Amino acid sequence: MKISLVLLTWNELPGLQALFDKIPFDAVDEAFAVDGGSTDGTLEFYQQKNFRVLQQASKGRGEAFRMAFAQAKGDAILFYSPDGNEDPADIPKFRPLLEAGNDLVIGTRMVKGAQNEEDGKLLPIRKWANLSFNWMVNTRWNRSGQYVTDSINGYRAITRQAWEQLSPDGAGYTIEYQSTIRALKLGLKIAEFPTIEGQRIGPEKGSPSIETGLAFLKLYGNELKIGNNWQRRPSRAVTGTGSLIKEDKP
Ligand SMILES: Nc1nc2c(ncn2[C@@H]2O[C@H](COP(=O)(O)OP(=O)(O)OP(=O)(O)O)[C@@H](O)[C@H]2O)c(=O)[nH]1
Ligand SMILES: [Mg+2]
Repeated sequence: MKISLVLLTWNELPGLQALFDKIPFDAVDEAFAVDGGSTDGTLEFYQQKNFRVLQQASKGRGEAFRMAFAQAKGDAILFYSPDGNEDPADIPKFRPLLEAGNDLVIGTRMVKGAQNEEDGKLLPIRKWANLSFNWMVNTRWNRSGQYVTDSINGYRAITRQAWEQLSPDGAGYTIEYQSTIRALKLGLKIAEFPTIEGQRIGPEKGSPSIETGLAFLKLYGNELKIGNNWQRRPSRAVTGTGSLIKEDKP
């Protein structure tokens, strides 16, 4: 199986400087970055490393995922965010799980042997919200008997075949939650392995918690409403086909 590794960045220079050389590129068959419009030297960093980067026409992780699939050559894409939260040493753990026939592989921060950024905090509010989002999807859509413990984590790999079935149109940070929901709806095979979430390296900017939580609730409501009928709905225009791509091949 050919795996494409896609780095997702938007102003992530400090993280990239700390992590790029730790990425085990030999564990994948292709690697490139999708950038959401960095202005902090991230693009120049890629250029210095002679690393291929695609620049998004419009911002958001959802658009980045769609652009990655429009451009990658692999049978699966492994998404990696070099911001300190994700351990690059986990990258080789995805291949055996994909090759075993799983459609979606997620690094989970919520099981024994794993760690969430907020573990040890007195009030781990984001973690509690995440656990609630997990409960909501598992009780409604999971019929596999294997609870999905980290339905929103971005450290994940998806096969191209699954992606085409899921056809996620979610914007921004909802893309992962929507992909997991639709994978459960279709009964696709999901595997998780424990991962240790590190602290963000660059300046704190992450997803605004309240805004993102509300976007998740709205998405959940919509997924309840549409059931399995998304394939018949007109899909949103996919960024990243043809001339929209500003590609920077050093
Ligand atoms: N390509 C692309 N990457 C993005 C975009 N927005 C965020 N990212 C990257 O996605 C990764 C995760 O985003 P964060 O902002 O760290 O979100 P988070 O992990 O929920 O928040 P923190 O807990 O504060 O780290 C980082 O590597 C970002 O640089 C975007 O619009 N396009
Ligand atoms: Mg982060």
